Amino acid sequence: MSTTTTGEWQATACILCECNCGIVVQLEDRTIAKIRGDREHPASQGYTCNKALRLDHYQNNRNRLTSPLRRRPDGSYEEIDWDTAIAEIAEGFARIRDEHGGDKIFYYGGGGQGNHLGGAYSGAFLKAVGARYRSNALAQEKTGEFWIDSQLYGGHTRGEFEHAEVSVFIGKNPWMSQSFPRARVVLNEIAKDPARSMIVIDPVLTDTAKLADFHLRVRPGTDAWCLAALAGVLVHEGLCDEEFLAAHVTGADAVRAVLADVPISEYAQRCGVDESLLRSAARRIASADSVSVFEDLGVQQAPNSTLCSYLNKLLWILTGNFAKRGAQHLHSSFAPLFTVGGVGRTPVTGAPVISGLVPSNVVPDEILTDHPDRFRAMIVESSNPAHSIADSARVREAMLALDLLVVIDVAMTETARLAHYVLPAASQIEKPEATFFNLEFPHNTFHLRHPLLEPLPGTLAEPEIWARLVRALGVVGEEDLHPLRRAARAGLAAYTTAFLTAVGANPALGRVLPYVLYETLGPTLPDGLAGAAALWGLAQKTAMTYPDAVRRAGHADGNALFEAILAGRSGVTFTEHEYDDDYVLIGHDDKRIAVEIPEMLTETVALAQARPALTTEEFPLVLSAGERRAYTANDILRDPSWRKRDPEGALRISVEDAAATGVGNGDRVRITTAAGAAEATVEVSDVMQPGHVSLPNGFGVDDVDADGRAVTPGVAPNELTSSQWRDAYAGTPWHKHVPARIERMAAGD
Ligand SMILES: Nc1nc2c(c(=O)[nH]1)N[C@H]1C(S)=C(S)[C@@H](COP(=O)(O)OP(=O)(O)OC[C@H]3O[C@@H](n4cnc5c(=O)[nH]c(N)nc54)[C@H](O)[C@@H]3O)O[C@H]1N2
Ligand SMILES: Nc1nc2c(c(=O)[nH]1)N[C@H]1C(S)=C(S)[C@@H](COP(=O)(O)OP(=O)(O)OC[C@H]3O[C@@H](n4cnc5c(=O)[nH]c(N)nc54)[C@H](O)[C@@H]3O)O[C@H]1N2
Ligand code: SF4
Ligand SMILES: [Mo]
Repeated sequence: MSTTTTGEWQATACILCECNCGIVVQLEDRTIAKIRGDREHPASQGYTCNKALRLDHYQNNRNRLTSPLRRRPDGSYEEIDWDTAIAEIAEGFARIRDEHGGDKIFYYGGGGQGNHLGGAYSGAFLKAVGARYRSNALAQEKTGEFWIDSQLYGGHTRGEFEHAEVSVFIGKNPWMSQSFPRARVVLNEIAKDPARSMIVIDPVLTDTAKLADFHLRVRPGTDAWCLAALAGVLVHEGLCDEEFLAAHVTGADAVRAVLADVPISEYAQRCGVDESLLRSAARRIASADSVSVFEDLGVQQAPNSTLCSYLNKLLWILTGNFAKRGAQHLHSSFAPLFTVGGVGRTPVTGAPVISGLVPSNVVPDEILTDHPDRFRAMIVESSNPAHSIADSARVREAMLALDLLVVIDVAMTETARLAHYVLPAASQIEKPEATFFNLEFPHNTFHLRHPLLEPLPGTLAEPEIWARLVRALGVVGEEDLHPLRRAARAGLAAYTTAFLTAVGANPALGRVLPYVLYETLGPTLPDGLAGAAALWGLAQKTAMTYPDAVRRAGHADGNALFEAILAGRSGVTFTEHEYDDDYVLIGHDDKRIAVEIPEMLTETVALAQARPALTTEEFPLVLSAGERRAYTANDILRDPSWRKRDPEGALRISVEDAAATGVGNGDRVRITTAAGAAEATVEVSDVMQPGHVSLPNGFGVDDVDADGRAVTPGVAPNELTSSQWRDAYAGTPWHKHVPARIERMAAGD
């Protein structure tokens, strides 16, 4: 590991969105002095967007934590040493387990956009204290989609946009938000090629919509009618792929029967899209050799979100766009980020637990009650729920009501300020790191990043933090670990045998598996990679789950894959699939897509009933709270000077609404919702339609400027949102559809 190498390009990755583009950097002491795309990275191939170049604002940030902190009774924090922190925290959780049961300990987070390796170790401690419930940001965006996916095919699909003849983006602006490899390059290629088409469903004329061949500019919140009409056209005009449906799909008749009754013109009017444009878009989907579809927050965080997930998947299923080049795929995964399976319930409110995740929206209600099963303690790792969950005021109240709150972060966040203990993590270039956003097909990649710097003094990498916490509980004895330590020194083959023997003889070891790997295999790994030990187990599992695809990618078995991952600096391809593998990856026994979901068909029929708008006379506008822009990156960068423009995170408003409110560019307005109020700076923009305003995400985070003054530019979006506005099936919030009003602020207001 090098600490002060100037001039040498070293491989790592950008951590600002789930693409995790490979980058190479030059360090000057502890500063990231130069950054460019890594051409050796198998997925990003040298690509980055504008944000990657600003990463030093993450690494060198005035808000970096450098010591464990303990809250004093008066609310201030004192620095304590690691031994004290670990002992007190382990004892605190053990006490809650003993007095109230481990299921009262709740875990939130486990990784942001760039770091899932630390969270992979959390399970050992959580199992050791008997915790059962967990959640993270996916439970405020993707759980509705997961629920639909698990019923349709028991997996998770992705489009292959690079090769798709027709790409469809629904409530998704990939020019800004990226989310698939080399997004802007691919979008430009599609736009330039007359043989390919792009369909965008978005109320805003986004940069992606500007490149589209078909922009279905829906009224906010009306996607369900638009999507039902698109699917309806496929049925009305006989455009379904009957051969595909007969061979690979069950339940198509029930779906066709419902869609046959969809009144196309009426629904086109309901969503505000010209009927002939809508019909041509449906015909374009049907005539294409390949179609890929991406739905994201514009529908996932808006009314009818689970229904929209269902309807949009019908578009590609009914037209047979599966298991072929450029179409939709069930990909492999190196470490699943979520589980596929049945729906559980939360202990207090009985909310649906989908993919093992408690809806973010119900977290306060699971705490702020005297119900005996309430959550009493919480560990937050690499997430900032006090800022990112709806209704921040209530989240703060809930967190302060906990018996014990521990936050593991690199920075002093809004959530950390509420904690009893704050543990400082090493940054993502000071430790081995990786993400489990490995979602591509046919080539899927995994990138283990090597540490480029020693941890900032006072900080520890998460694998070490979790290991110390497990050690403090004393659940595994040295006599169990010793044979594994010895075998690890003899090499991976010996380790494999010893491991199987040890876990076979003592199943308790299996429960704290990542800990065992870290303690025994970790010390033998080269280049400061002890924290990569858990990947050994994941590599074995991957090789067993997809043996042929792993071999095609050049790895003979799990150990070979693990070694390739350790050796590669720019990431490795871990599976290479053939298109027919998609059918094998279907989770259902009959290997068919089960398209009939009774609740969703009932919901589709119910679209015919009139529904009152959510806006009212008091709150006549729809606010989208949390738009992705050129200079937003969740809450990862806290120093406002990382932004080259839009420093205030302007409220975008249509020309018509600006005129009606009497405001122009740069004016200040008060924006009020049923949940709260804030002040914002206006940007009048012809990309917005009347009645729709938008605020960016990632603003309103506290920072301390060079003079030690607190500064908080922009609006914290969740001061304005409510956890009550949520999807009936998944509990996901309607952040993109918040009824609001704006008022001009007089000078001096
Ligand atoms: N620059 C940047 N990129 C990011 C992130 C970031 O913070 N900054 N965050 C990453 C993360 S965590 C995620 S989840 C993704 C999210 O990526 P996206 O979902 O693409 O991001 P958003 O801008 O929140 O919402 C997408 C679109 O929804 C539209 N929309 C609003 N209301 C409606 C509606 O009623 N119907 C429809 N159809 N559309 C509507 C908005 O106009 C917007 O263009 O981005 C990732 N990439
Ligand atoms: N109103 C509104 N709310 C939203 C959204 C919206 O569009 N509108 N979007 C939602 C979505 S899609 C998402 S994904 C969430 C995101 O919200 P969160 O889940 O809160 O995640 P991030 O904002 O990415 O915060 C990541 C945290 O990890 C910390 N961190 C960075 N590196 C490390 C590390 O190496 N170790 C540790 N331990 N910590 C580290 C950062 O300092 C930061 O505090 O927000 C959601 N909230
Ligand atoms: S923000 Fe996302 S797309 Fe942009 S460079 Fe970073 S990882 Fe790549
Ligand atoms: Mo997200």
